[in-house]
Amino acid sequence: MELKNDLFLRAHRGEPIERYPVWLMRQAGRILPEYRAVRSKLSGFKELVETPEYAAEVTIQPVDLLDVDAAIIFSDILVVPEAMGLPYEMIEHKGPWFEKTIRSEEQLNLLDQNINVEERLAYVLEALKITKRELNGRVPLIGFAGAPWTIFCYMVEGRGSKTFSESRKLLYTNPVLAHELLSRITDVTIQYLKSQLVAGADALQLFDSWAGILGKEQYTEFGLKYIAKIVDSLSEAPLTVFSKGAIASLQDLAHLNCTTLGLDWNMSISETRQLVGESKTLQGNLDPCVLYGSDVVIEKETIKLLNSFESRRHIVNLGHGVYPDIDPKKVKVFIKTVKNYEI
Ligand code: 1CP
Repeated sequence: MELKNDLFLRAHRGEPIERYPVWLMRQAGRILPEYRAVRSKLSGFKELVETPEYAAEVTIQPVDLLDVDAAIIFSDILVVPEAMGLPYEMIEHKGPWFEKTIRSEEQLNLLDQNINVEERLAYVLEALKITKRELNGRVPLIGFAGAPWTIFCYMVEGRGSKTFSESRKLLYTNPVLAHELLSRITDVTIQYLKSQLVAGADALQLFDSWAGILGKEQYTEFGLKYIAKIVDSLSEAPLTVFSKGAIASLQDLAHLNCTTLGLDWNMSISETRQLVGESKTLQGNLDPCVLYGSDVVIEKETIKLLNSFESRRHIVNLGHGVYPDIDPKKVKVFIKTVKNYEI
């Protein structure tokens, strides 16, 4: 299927573009009343993720309603630990919760080994196939997974946390166990992302949401090492590594074998450009809180961001996911400003 709008993919590869492509992390979700309407018909978040027809429907909503240049498959990074034998629940207003956690060899040994990823995550692959068909070539489709370190955090902690201190504790008390778990997550993630490409994903993103809680040396050993293994196995695909908060590691991120780096709003576009030269596309990085501002503020801050680009290798996005109480009208102001900007 020929894509009608392939700006996003051209920007990934550093090919000529006539304007900057734009999409938002977490665009498929709670900001849209149309999403909440679908969600309210179901028992909860998991049913939505696990029912391919519904997942496809909410994936396409932001393409119809917000006019973004890419769709991201509606799923969650936590489907991977579940496929490995650690089921999760999504508790309303609280977030994810795992009954079992991995903090010892005995617990690690309870995980399922040699799993058939395509079988266990068939519902995501089916959602990708349906979405791809229903998008009918309008915009590219993004597949994703959590980076091993972030998935490790949830498997050890069993829930969200501000410090993930149980996870960081394990790096000191049992680094061998930590590496074993990270390796297993890495192997499953490589298979999973490869199957997403086969099912119809045009590009991939790795979310390392908790990268910033590790020091530089530890991120090299427990984070980047595994990300490098993943991107080396997928070097054919347009792929974004989004290591939130990993400012001290930007130089190392610049050496990864991926097309694109995602930046959060604390990272400087121009300093990162100096590090990467023209070898990478940069994605980001408007502060999500700008979207609480007036239309004038949103336009001004967005243009300031666009003016800071010294290269055409850019994909415009927020510096993290859009907050759930943002008015979709404000998102439209952001998107329109990017689309009207002449490069
Ligand atoms: O009630 C609801 O609808 C639940 C809210 C929700 C949504 C809409 C969760 C629970 N996950 C999602 C979807 C989701 N998650 C997407 C969909 C596609 C899109 O971007 O539009 C994506 C890409 C994710 C990825 C994800 N899940 C990340 C990485 C990105 C990030 O924001 O840093 C993380 C850390 C998660 C875990 C997760 N899932 C949900 C919550 C509340 C959390 C965070 C919990 C915590 O604070 O630790």
